[in-house]
Amino acid sequence: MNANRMLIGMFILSTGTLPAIAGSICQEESTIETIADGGIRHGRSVATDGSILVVGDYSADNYRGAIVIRQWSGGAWAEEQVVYGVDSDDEFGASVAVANNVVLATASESVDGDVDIIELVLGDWTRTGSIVMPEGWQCVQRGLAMTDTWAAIPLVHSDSGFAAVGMWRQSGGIWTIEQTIELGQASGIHIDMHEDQMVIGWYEADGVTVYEGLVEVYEVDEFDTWNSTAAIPGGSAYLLSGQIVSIFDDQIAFASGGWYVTSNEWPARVDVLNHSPGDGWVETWSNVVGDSYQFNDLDLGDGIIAAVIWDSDEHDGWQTVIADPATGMELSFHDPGGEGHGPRYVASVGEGMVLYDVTLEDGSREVRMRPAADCDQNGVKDACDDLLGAADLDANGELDRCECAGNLNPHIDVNVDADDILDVLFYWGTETGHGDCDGDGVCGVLDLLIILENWGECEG
Ligand SMILES: [Ca+2]
Ligand SMILES: [Ca+2]
Ligand SMILES: [Ca+2]
Ligand SMILES: [Ca+2]
Repeated sequence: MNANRMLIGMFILSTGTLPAIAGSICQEESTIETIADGGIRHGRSVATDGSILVVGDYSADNYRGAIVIRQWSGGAWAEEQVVYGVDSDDEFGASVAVANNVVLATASESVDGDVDIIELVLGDWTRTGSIVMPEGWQCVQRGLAMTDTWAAIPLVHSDSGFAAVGMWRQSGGIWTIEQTIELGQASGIHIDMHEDQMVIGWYEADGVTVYEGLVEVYEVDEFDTWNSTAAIPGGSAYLLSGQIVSIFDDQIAFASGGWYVTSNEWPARVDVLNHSPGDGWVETWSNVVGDSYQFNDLDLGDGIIAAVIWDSDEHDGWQTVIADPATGMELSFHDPGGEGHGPRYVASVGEGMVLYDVTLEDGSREVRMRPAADCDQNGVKDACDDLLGAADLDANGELDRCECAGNLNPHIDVNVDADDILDVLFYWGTETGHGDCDGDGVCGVLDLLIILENWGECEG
C-alpha cells in the first residue's frame, strides 16, 4: 500500500464518508411537533419515502386540517413546513402519501373532497393542483397509496355505497384516471402499493354473512392495466382479514381479527405471505397476538414490519412493535414514548427508519422517526454506525459496543481490559467507530469511563 492510498484509507476509517452511502439511508432521528393551533389528531396519518416525512393532522385549525412536511436535504432535516386545508372543516390530511417528491393528501369522507397535490416549488411545499374524483364517487378518508407513477385512491359511490379503488397515473405532472376497480357493497377497504404491485384489503368483503374479509394482490401490465393476480380469502382463521394491508417487494402483510372490530371473538393476528414464481403466495410467518388486542396500523418495508398494537386489558396498552418475519423473530415490543405516552395511530417504515406517533405528558402529540435497527440507541441505524469504521471488528453483524460494552477488540479477547484503554488513547479525539463505546461518533473521556465501569470479563 503506498502512502497516498493509506491516507485515503485512514480518512475513510476516521470519518466514515463512504461515497456509496446515500444520505437518506443514514439519516438520523427526527421529530415533528404538534401544530400549535391544533393537535389532537396530529399524527393520525403519516407517510415517508425515506427522505421526506409527511404528517397529517386533520384537526388542525378547527378541523380545516393540515399536513407537516420535513425533508432530508444536504445531510440534515430541513425546517418543517405546514400546508393547510383550503376550506374550513376540510379535515385535510386525513390520509397522506408521498413518492417521487410529490405529496398527496385527502380530505375527510364527510366532505366531497378531491385529493390535493403538493409539490416543491422554489423550495416551498405548495399546493399545485388536485386529483378530481370521478362523477358519483367520493374519496374515502383512509388508505391512500402511491408510487412514483401511480396513485390508488379508495372510493365510495355516493348513491349505492359500493367500494372501489381509482387508479390514477402520473405523466409529466398530470394525473389521469386509468381504471376503476369496483369491489362491491362495503366501503371498508385499505390499500398499499409498492412499485408495480398493489394489495387491497377488503375486510367486509363477505358482508352478508360473517365478514370473513378478502386480501387481493394486483399487478400492473404493460398496457397500464391493474389485474388481480391473487386472492386470499379470509376464512375462519382470518376473520375480518385485510383491515390493514401492506406490500413490499413480493411480500404482503395483513392484520385480521382484533378486539375492537370483533369484540374479542377472534384474536388479533398478523400474517405474512411471500411470492415466488413457482408457488404463488405462500404464508411464511404469522403471529396471533391475542384476544384482547387490536391492530391500529402496520407497514411492511425493508423486510421488517412496524405496527401499532393496542391491548384492551391494560390502561395504556399502546405499543409500537417492530418485527422481522425473515428471522422468525417473535414480536419485539417497543414503547418509544415511555410509560403512559404510547403511540396511538400509525407506524410507517422506509429506508430502515420507523415513523411513529406518541402522546407527551402534557397531552400534546408528536411524530418521531428513528432507525429500526439501533442496538446502541444512538439514533443512527447500526449499519451506518458500522460505516464509521471498525465498529464490528469480529465481523458478526452486530455492533461490538452492543455485544460487550467497553470491549473494543472482540476479535482478540472477551475482556474489558488494558488493551481497550490503549485503543481509546490511540483514537482519542478522532471520529471513529472503533474506540467509541457510547456511540456518539467520537473517541474520548466518555468512552474511557465506560471501559472503567465495565472492567472485567464480558457477560454471556
Ligand atoms: Ca445505532
Ligand atoms: Ca461484533
Ligand atoms: Ca478487550
Ligand atoms: Ca464516544
